[in-house]
Amino acid sequence: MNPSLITTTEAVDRVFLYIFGISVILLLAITAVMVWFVIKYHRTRQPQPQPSPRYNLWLETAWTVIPTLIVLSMFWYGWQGYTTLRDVPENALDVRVTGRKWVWSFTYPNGRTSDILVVPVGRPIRLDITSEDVLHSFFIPAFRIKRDAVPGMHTFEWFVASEPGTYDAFCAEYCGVGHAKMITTVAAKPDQDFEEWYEQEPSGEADGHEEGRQLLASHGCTGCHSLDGAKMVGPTLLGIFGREVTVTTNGVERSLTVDREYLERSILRPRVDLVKGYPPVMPPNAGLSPEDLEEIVEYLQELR
Ligand SMILES: [Cu+2]
Repeated sequence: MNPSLITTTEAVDRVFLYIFGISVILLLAITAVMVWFVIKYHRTRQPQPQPSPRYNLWLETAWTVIPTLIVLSMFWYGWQGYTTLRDVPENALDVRVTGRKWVWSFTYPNGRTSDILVVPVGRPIRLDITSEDVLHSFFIPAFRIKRDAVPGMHTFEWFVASEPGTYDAFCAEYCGVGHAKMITTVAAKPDQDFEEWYEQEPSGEADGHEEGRQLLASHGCTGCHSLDGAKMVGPTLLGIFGREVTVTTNGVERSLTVDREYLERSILRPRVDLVKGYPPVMPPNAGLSPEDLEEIVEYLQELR
């Protein structure tokens, strides 16, 4: 890593410690003076009020100028930190971050997509953030960065991981019932491991079903539907094909068996036949390509 590079963590921590330090000093100094005055001017020692000057130019100047300088130094320091957060270093790797209810997905320059953010150690990462539905906010506490994801708009933030490891990333803008589950991982890998991961073809892995699973993840489905039978915001997708379900269609309850046609309809227009017991929160997927839809339905048919 470029040793002269100031990381976002350093930039924010410096300002935080500076302001925190000044606050602690002021707290201690003011409390000490207060205690000292309480003792010094206690009734038993000074029974009669003493005459005191009405005006002291030096004192008034001092208590105006010194706090002004302190506050201005906080501002200057804060501004330095802010410009560090907004000036993306030149060789940064661009990763697109998409927030949707309720999952994050990441797209790399070579087209690779992922549901966790994998990054090389020591290389600055520029995150190009947007949302497909409502306001979200991409927050990585370890790197002290947080930025809103706004539909129809691109925002950015950057960071650099100086050590390999995994870090949590959250949604920091309340976005509905699944908000608290909108958590993902930042995995910082050494250069070579990252390159290996980056060049890997997502399809062709494992048993050939990897593509379907990747599609579900990159379209955000797995944010609400588990693949292992666990109950999340929506019904699990494990063994969904052939399952008997009770749905509400135009306000009328009816039973049906999940088949290909039902899966396709429910992916494209989820609220037409709403499964009983689940909230009507799934967004329509009108933008899904016919090939992806086919692949997903194919995958779901065999997921048991
Ligand atoms: Cu969110």
